[in-house]
Amino acid sequence: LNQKGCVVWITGLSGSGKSTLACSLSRELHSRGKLSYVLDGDNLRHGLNMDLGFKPEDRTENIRRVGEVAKLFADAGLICIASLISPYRKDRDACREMLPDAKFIEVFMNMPLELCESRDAKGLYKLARAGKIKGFTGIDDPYEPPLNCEIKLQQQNGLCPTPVDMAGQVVSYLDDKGFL
Ligand code: GGZ
Repeated sequence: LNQKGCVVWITGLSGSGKSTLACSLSRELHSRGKLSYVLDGDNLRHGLNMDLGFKPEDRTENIRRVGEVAKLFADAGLICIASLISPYRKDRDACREMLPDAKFIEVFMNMPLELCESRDAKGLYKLARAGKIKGFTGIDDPYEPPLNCEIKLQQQNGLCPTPVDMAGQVVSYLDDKGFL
């Protein structure tokens, strides 16, 4: 395997496009013959993290576990793509600490809450607004944006880049840094 492992950590609000980007990125890497693996917060909550909810300490434990697993994949030489809201800066920074040598690449989905809320694929924002879900990120639980992320993805002239465009930006970065 001629590949240096790393972790691409995608953070952002629910509905910001994290999972879609993760999928698009994984496909693009596959087409270039690069091994990757996606760790998606929402999926892992059905298995590895099924004992965890959304209290701050549960989110912290969720991020810690996924960070540890992501490190294992990176150590095995894969490009591990983690997509979790990971709303607290200290939790993301703790994962970064686990991966020295710039192998932790933080990708911030910097999308406005209004956009994420307007998508509302699962109707969770509506429930949160109605007070039927308590502690929903962006509504009544904080999201702390990264201060020094490697890649920031956002709208341009009021338009969101396509998942393929965004994956392309991440691939260019990985290429520049010698991960491909
Ligand atoms: C945020 C919640 C909540 C609360 C359920 N707050 O967009 P989704 O629906 O499909 O994915 C979200 C998922 C968040 O899981 P993560 O593991 O990424 O969160 S964290 O990093 O904060 O631990 C969302 C759904 O779970 N969901 N309740 N209260 N998102």
